[in-house]
Amino acid sequence: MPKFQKKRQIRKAKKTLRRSGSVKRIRARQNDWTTAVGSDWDDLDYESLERIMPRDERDRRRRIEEAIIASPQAMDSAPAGDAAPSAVGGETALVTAVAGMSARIEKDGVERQATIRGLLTEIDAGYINPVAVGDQAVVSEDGAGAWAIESILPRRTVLTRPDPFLAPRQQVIAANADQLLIVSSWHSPDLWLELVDRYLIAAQLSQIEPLVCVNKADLIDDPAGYEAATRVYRQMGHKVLPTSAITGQGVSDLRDALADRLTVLVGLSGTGKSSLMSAVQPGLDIRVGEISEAHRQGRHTTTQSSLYRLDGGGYVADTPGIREFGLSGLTLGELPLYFPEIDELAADCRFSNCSHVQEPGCAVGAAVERGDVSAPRLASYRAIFDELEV
Ligand SMILES: Nc1nc2c(ncn2[C@@H]2O[C@H](COP(=O)(O)OP(=O)(O)OP(=O)(O)O)[C@@H](O)[C@H]2O)c(=O)[nH]1
Ligand SMILES: [Mg+2]
Ligand SMILES: [Zn+2]
Repeated sequence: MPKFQKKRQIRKAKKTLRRSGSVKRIRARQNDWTTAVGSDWDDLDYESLERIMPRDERDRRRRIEEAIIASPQAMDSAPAGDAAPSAVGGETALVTAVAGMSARIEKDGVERQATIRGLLTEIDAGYINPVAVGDQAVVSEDGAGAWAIESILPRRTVLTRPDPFLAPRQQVIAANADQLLIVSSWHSPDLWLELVDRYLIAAQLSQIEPLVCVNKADLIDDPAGYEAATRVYRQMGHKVLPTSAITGQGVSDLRDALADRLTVLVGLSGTGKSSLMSAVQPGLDIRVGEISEAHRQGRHTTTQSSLYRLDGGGYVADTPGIREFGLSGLTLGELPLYFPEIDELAADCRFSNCSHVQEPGCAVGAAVERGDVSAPRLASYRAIFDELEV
């Protein structure tokens, strides 16, 4: 039996076993959506259940979870003696920064410090940090100027990553983000499409609209090469904006795209995130946790994100270091959805279940050779496929 067929058989067998719940997943654990898996829980059954759960159902459960966290009844579990101050009730504020049990909130245009009530626990929230930037918080004031976050309102979107130390438990990077601004650069560093592809999937998984910025457009010496590299994204309906912090190209379009939205900023170190943000708004110097090309694995930082207010309305959130950023909801079966140009050709592959990794007669591999599918896209597909595969 050819080697690849044998490999596929083993893969199939592993999958079957996993479905039956008799094999504890090791690597795939990190790739689970599961957020509420406490180490002491009977997490195996829960995980295997969720793994085969349709995304709609997972989303529905997540919404219910979130609604439960946000419901006033969730406060019933507050320990006696820790009653919420009654001076002001039911007011909401935007959470702009979080550090431990204290947070910065913005209310009526004024920023204040607030403490996070102990009753907002990880168990309730299903995330390591029950309160995140972007949250709309129900706040109270004790009459002497001390503010507290009592609960959080249901979130429209949640952007997460596995906690650096407590994976597979998830950390919320930002709540209620509308947009993911993916900053890449044409040169120095070279356009790294696999990272763009990963961010695009993360955005789609979180139902956040992506905007791909190809910065350092002043260094584009091969316009046809730029067109070819970005065509597939435009075909998929994503917005791609060439920008230059040096010449100002695309900066006003970027400013417009940021107005009145909550945008999370991501991108490789050196691509020009800080330069672009200060071009959009002089004085805006936002930090983003480093992910350097030298260590493509990225570097986890424990730093939490902050929201930066834009003069033109809206906010930009920086991000802590990221590695498996947002891909924790992705399953192998869903991967082709994010590579439509590859999926479309799958029917022409010699093997009906071709993974386009190394099988002979693969129509996708042939399309890459003809130049009909971009080689970096297939490379991204394969890299993510390998990670998801157990
Ligand atoms: N040619 C050119 N250089 C740029 C452009 N934008 C930024 N740079 C340069 O690229 C380098 C990195 O820019 P930064 O804005 O610090 O990049 P960053 O993404 O904030 O990097 P980190 O903070 O390390 O994540 C600086 O030397 C900038 O001057 C651009 O549009 N064109
Ligand atoms: Mg920077
Ligand atoms: Zn194939």
